Amino acid sequence: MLKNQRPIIPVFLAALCAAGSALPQQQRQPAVNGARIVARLNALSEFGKNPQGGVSRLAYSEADLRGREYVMGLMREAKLDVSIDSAGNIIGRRAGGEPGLAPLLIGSHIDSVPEGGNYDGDVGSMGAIEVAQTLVESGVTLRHPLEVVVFQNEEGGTIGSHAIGGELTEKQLNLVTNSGKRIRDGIRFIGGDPEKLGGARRRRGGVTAYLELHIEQGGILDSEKINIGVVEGIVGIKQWDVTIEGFANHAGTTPMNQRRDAMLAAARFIDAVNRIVTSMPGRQVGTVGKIQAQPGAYNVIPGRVILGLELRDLDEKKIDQLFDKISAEAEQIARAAGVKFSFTQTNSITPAPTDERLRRIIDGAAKELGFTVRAMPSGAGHDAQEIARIAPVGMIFIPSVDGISHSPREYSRPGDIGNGAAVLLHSLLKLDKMKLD
Ligand code: HGY
Ligand code: MN
Ligand code: MN
Repeated sequence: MLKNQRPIIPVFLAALCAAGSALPQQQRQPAVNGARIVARLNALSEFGKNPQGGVSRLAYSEADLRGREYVMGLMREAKLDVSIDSAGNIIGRRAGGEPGLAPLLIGSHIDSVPEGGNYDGDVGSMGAIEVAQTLVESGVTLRHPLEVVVFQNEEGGTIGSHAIGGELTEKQLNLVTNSGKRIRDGIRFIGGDPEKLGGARRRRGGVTAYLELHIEQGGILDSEKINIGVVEGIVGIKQWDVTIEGFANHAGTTPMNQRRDAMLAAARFIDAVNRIVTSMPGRQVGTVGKIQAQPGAYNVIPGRVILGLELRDLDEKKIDQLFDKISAEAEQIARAAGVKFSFTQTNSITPAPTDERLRRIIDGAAKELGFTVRAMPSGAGHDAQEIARIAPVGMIFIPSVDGISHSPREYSRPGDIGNGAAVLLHSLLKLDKMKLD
């Protein structure tokens, strides 16, 4: 059982009462059912559950497949028309009341990092389905068609949303993901068709707007005790495989001054990344999150090491500057250690500002519901930044307790989850009334 089976906290109830109690019955605003979202998060957490209390629901794994089936069942319960697009994204659609309007999209993802938590992506996915179900149960038809989207493989590089907002390259399709499958094979595994990805792509104007509810994944809202974050912009992310070629040799007979130790060069490189990233003012971050040494034995000097390097910032130029400095320093390390560095870029996600009108809508909806609000950037990547290429996007953050994420200890309180879904619903209702062009 998850920690999140606590009762809904009073702020959520207070906000709902504030929104509904003074109004005559027939004018009451529809209200989301926070307890239902939490129950569904608990049910979803069974797919890929691990002993640490989180999930390893890697994109294209069996657990992912079963989680997706569960999600499609929930969408049907919410009277959505369910389909899987050619990129493997799950789409639940409901017709709008006014002909000729492009759909409003809401959603998130349900795949996780290895040994991840139960809230990243899941809150937004369950929250979006809850909003759709609330609309049906309240007899509300939007002017616009509504699409609830559960994007595939967010954690492996926002792949599903990228296919909607842009084009997946052959190189990306051939990348091997954490589940061991190539993206191309993974898309087939979950019911898409990698040969027909054009069918998933949407043109500018083909989507009216996209709203995503998500956990903050940092500690600002929790430490400042603020209910809702309005996301101003989402960081760009670039990733590289860094291969260091040295020379594998006997660890007992090769003198220390005659080694070409790829691991030693890797250690110096990792330190350099940290030093370079922290040497510039700003909020940029850099991580070496993966390491693989070959051949990998106590008694063999590592001949080859492959590292995973990631750089993030709201300004793409800053990322490129950092990379230039890092690769220049790699050259120096290589010369001193007698090794060779090569960099293969595996992913590049552009930074994306959210739409100012959507930020105002979210801010207004949250305040009307009685919540405290602050604007903030997102240091995590999101499907919203891919959709930002073709449509205005907005993001709603709720607190992550102690700012922990990508960990089994990731946790958001039931009350905050209900609050976030309420803001999603009310933002959507406001958005539906507007003309956005
Ligand atoms: O990696 C990220 O920032 C996101 O959680 N996918
Ligand atoms: Mn994540
Ligand atoms: Mn996420």
